[in-house]
Amino acid sequence: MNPATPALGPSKSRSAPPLAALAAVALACTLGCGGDSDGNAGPMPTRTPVSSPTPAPSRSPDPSGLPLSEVRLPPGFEITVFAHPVPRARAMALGPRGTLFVGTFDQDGKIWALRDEDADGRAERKVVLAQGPKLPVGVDVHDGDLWFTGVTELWRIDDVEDHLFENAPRTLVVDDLPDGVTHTWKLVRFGPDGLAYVPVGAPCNACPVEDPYAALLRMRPDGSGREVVARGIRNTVGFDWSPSTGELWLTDNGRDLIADTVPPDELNRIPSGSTSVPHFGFPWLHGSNVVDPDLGAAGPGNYVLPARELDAHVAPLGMRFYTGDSFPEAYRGDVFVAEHGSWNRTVPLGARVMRVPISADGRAAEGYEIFAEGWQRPDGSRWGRPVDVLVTPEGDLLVSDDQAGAIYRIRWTGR
Ligand SMILES: [Ca+2]
Ligand SMILES: [Ca+2]
Repeated sequence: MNPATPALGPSKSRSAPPLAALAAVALACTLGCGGDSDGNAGPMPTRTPVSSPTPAPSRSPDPSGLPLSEVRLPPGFEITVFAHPVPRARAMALGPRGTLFVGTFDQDGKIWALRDEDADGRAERKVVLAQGPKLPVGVDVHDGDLWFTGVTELWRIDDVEDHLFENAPRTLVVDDLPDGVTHTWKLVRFGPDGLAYVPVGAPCNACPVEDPYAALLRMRPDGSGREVVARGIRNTVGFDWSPSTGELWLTDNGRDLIADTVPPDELNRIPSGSTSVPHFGFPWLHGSNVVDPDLGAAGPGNYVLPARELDAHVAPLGMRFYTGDSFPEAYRGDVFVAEHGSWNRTVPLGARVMRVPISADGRAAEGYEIFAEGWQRPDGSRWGRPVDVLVTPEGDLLVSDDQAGAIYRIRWTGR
């Protein structure tokens, strides 16, 4: 096929891909950390919150066997399976020639390359490009090179779309990222400034921390010039730059073990023109006004409050601005957030994709509404958990799911 043609789906000639992605995602506790709002551990409650969007029209069963008909979307949208199985699929990134790269949450993790070569909407070409790094959840494509993470490393596969085969040659670029007890996995994404952004989670549920923990770092592509660009974030997984203002927005997973509905998870924004490194409150202030019950108000103060408080314990992981042009006009510039779902809540919440409408000037979050749900059933059990979102050059929204091991595509059909 024409190497310039995006391979994700039936080709619709559109111009250049939006920001070949980053991807950001991770979850919070699993490996021995006793549970976290975005972790897999913990008891499964038995009730479910009331939901909203319109029931999906009946569809024939998907060849994957996944119960896609249970996913509810606003009228006019359709969800299909782009790839399955992709076990423990986490962050996604798109190459300039249309290859989708996927990181995984696994001790002996795989980095997948997925291509839909025959434009039927499903990836039939699946290659494990790399295997071995612990918890390689993060991926991004920068200047045609694939970057992926380990717990303490950044790896690079040069000219990755010329090397779509098993055990592609890779280079260890950084090997000294901070390890920790909890939130150890890393994400990587390149900003408009050409620097690599890597969040480092808090090494605890809630505790006083020092740099570089509970912070967002950035560095040059050779790993040098490392600096902190945001503090007071417990576990940031998703981040993206506003297409209208260039400001960096980021999710944050709030602490556990206060109460079912406290504290809120967060969508944050780094205001342009900040003259000092913004501090988003963790561990002293959660959301806009929850002083930590264990630590009190002993922190430095002058916190940047959330652009939008999200529901408590929903585990917001990946987030992206909608930069496509195939969804209705009202969606353009809005934020999609993948909520992985909680454990630390009597009534489970999450396992859905939310839409956060953004103001015309690009600086304010004006709402918080369900876009896609149904991975969680009325009895509280889940057959899938959204992790990351990505906007394709065609304007579709891809969603990764580490429980069902799937990549979905949501399209506007108008029907
Ligand atoms: Ca195909
Ligand atoms: Ca905060």
